[in-house]
This record gives sequence, C-alpha cells and structure tokens, in this order.
Amino acid sequence: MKKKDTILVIGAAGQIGTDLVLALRKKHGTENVIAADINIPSKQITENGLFVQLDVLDKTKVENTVKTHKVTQVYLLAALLSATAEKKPDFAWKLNMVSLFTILNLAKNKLIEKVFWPSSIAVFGPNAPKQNCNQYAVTDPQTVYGISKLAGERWCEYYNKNYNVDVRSLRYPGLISYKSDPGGGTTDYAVHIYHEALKNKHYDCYLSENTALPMMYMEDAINATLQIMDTDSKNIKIRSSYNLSGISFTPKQVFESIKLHIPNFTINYKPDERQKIADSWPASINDSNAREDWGWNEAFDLKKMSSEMLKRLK
Ligand code: AKB
Repeated sequence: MKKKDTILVIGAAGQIGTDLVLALRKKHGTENVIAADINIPSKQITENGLFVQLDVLDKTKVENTVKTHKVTQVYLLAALLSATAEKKPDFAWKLNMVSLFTILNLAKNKLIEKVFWPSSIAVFGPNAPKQNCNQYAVTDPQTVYGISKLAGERWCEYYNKNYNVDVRSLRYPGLISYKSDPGGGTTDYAVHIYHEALKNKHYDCYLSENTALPMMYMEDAINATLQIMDTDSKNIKIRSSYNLSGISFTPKQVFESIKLHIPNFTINYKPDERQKIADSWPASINDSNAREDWGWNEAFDLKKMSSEMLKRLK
C-alpha cells in the first residue's frame, strides 16, 4: 500500500491557499497537510491543523521544513500578483522565481515527490487571440507578473524533461471566492463587487464596463487543482502549464447578475492603471487539452456563482 502523503502548502494565507488547505485537509486528513506562510492565516487554517510561519525566500528554512516533516508534495502558491508586481518589479521577480527554483531543486534532489505551481492567463499578451485563446497561442506578456509566470512555466517543463521532476501546473484565470480576499490582482474587482453590493449597494469599478476577462469560481479552481494532482502522471501531457477556463464576463455582466438579487445596486466605471493590464489579456480561454488529458469540467456559470457568492457572504 502506498504510504500517506505529507503535503506542504506555501502561501496558505492567500486567496487560493485558504480554500486549498481546507480542501486538502478534508481529502488527505488534517494531520497530513501543513499550512505555511509569511503571514498568519485565518483561524480556520491555524486552529484546524499545523501552521508553520515561513518566508519562502529563506531556502534553509524551507528545506528544513520539508525534511523535518518528511513532506512528499508541495503546493507553492506564494507570489506577487499582476497589479502589485507592477509596483515592485524587482521584488516580484525575486519572490516568484526564487521560490520556484527552491522547490524545483528540492524535487530534483528527491526530497519532494510532486509539486503544484500555479501559472496564470497573464502569460498571454496582446498578440494572443482575444477569444478562445488556445494552449499554444503566442505568449508575449506585458506585465512583470506575466513574464515571471511564463519564465516559471518554461522552468517547470525543463525540470520535468531533464530531471524527471513531477511538477503540475494550471494557468488560473481570475478567481472568485468568499472565504478570503484576493490581494493585488487585476481581476480582484470580481470579488470586491460582491462585498460592496452587500455592504454599500454601490461599487466603483476600476475596469471599464465591457472588459471581458477569463474568471472562475474558487470551488471549480480547487477541484481542478485536486484533479490534476491526483491524475496518473502519464495523463499529464503538458508540463509547462495547462490553460484552464471557467467563465468569461465583463464588469457590466457581473453587475447585472448581482442586480437580479439586489435591485438597488449601482455601479460607476472609473478605469485606473489596471485597465491596461486587463486589455493585454485574452477575454476567454480554450482549455480543451485539460478536458481531454485529465477530464476537467467546470460546474459554475456566472448566474450560479453570483447566487452562491451573495448567499455565502451574507
Ligand atoms: C491577477 O489578476 O493578477 C490574477 C491572475 C489573473 O493571475 N488573478
């Protein structure tokens, strides 16, 4: 019988980390999932299992944590997202790349068996198709974040091909969740809008009304992540990162879907510097490789997501 995995989630206090740790603990047992972050996560994470305070740039501490707890799988989620990375390009590059090398090298040296590392639709730039952007479309990212994700993808594939590292990755779209807030992304408006609709019945949106972007409800993103990590290695035919698609919508469309529940909800559009980033990304993604290779299928459309978000946040 295969021994139980011990899983380390780095970046457990972040938007994906919060949901992922809870889902992994449910699946693998609380005692087998260690949450790690430089920041202290919410109580739902710290009170229900082991938490290690960890700066992912401290290579020795990362290695010691892996060795001490005999970690077999690492989910590396620590990163600066698109909007913040534009403000701190040096640090974003350092954080996003050094952390990846640390984990890939631990896997190369057989200290870890499997790695999950998230990429993003931000690897695409203005020369990729706007609609239904395919897996192998031109990648000419215009942002620090996108450049770091594209470089990371190339390194993942390199470590797999040359050192047999079992690394798996998804190009996440904008993620929408109620358990924790997003931090520093261009797609964050799609979470804030629900909070503001309930609290103030008004939202000032920093993107223009017709800016369509690829998005996904967090439950779908977590299911995709667990699915790609569970599937047999032979099904993973792409070792850079898989396109992943859920929903595509504009600020106006999400506003209208909320208005069905909160009729007096109002919105203003005041595009800021994040508009330029959004304009450089595709509006929708073709993820047929993920569907064919390991059976991906989303469950949430915009209508279902809006009902769920408003119900949960209330
Ligand atoms: C961001 O907006 O930076 C992220 C992403 C699309 O990767 N949510």
